[in-house]
Amino acid sequence: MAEPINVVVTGAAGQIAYSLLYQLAAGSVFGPEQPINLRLLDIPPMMKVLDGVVMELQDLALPLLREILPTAEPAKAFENVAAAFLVGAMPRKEGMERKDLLAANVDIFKVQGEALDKHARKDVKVLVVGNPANTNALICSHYAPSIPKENFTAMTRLDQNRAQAAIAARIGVQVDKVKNVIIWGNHSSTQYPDVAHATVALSSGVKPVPSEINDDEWLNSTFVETIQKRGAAVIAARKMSSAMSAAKAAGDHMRDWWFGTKTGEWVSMGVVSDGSYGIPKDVVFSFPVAIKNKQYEIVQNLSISNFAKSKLDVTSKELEEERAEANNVLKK
Ligand code: NAX
Repeated sequence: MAEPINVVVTGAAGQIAYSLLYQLAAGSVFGPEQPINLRLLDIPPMMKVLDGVVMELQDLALPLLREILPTAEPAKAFENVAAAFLVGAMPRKEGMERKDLLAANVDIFKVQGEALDKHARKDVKVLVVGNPANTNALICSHYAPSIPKENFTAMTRLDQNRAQAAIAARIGVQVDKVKNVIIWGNHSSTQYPDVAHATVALSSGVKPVPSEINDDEWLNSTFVETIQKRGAAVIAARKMSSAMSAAKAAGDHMRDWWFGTKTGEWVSMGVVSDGSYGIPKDVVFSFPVAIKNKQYEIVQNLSISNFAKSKLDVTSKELEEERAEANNVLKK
């Protein structure tokens, strides 16, 4: 059996981590042959809660889970980590403006970027879940200059999973019959869920999703808005934000990064833009990516309609604004 790898989860006492940690310990992300040492980072007031999480992890009695280290010190949490789930972030409080939220998170992701730079493995794979996830990933990467930019990603997999499930329900097929749904842009209400290149496997063969649904009005408005606002709908019903589905999506994202995607299939990830599809460079933008040997590549040459282009413009403009606000905070 392989040597254990160190995996850090931040916000480890929170609700997403509570579902994520089981998946990690059970081997459903890094595989059944890969033992792990868990590094659990949270803030000092949460250490007692974290002790309870540690007890539960011990009581899982899972053989792949070796050491468990609960800590409030980034230097310890990031020591020699091969994978990082950055879940912890400052939540928006009543009366807080977006600017204030961004400012609080810039500070957190600066500290964690510096800790990754100093203490993590240089090939560490970083997944930022905490919001605003795309811009947090950008800040984190900026403060970890010794780690390649490609190693920092933001999660839009939950949006992808939501979109895939909504399309499967509309057509009336199992969710795994639907492939290559894309989430473009920011993990926010400006994201663009796009099925122009998606396919569905039916008993009559593999068909394009748009012609199978054959209702542009539904696809361009109802579907797009439902996915954009799905997080808010969960909060309205549950009085808490998505946690089980967010944790599952974080596992999906990292597993695909670790083990790769199947030929001809792609997944969506927020990655540092290289200018593909005319998106400004140096924002973390969700693109379709194909993954091999733990390296992703942005899927190229997909046709983009004028409608899609207008949606991509809106979400990239929002990301440029977030980047400008973050830079303002950092200059102060
Ligand atoms: P919780 O409030 O349950 O947990 C967050 C945890 O982070 C808390 O235990 C808190 O003490 C900790 N924390 C705060 N600052 C920290 C720091 N500097 N270092 C380490 N830990 C710190 O939130 P939860 O529901 O788990 O959500 C976590 C984050 O995920 C939020 O920012 C949320 O907005 C974001 N989400 C992102 C999603 C995505 O698709 N990218 C979807 C789900 C979720 O909304």
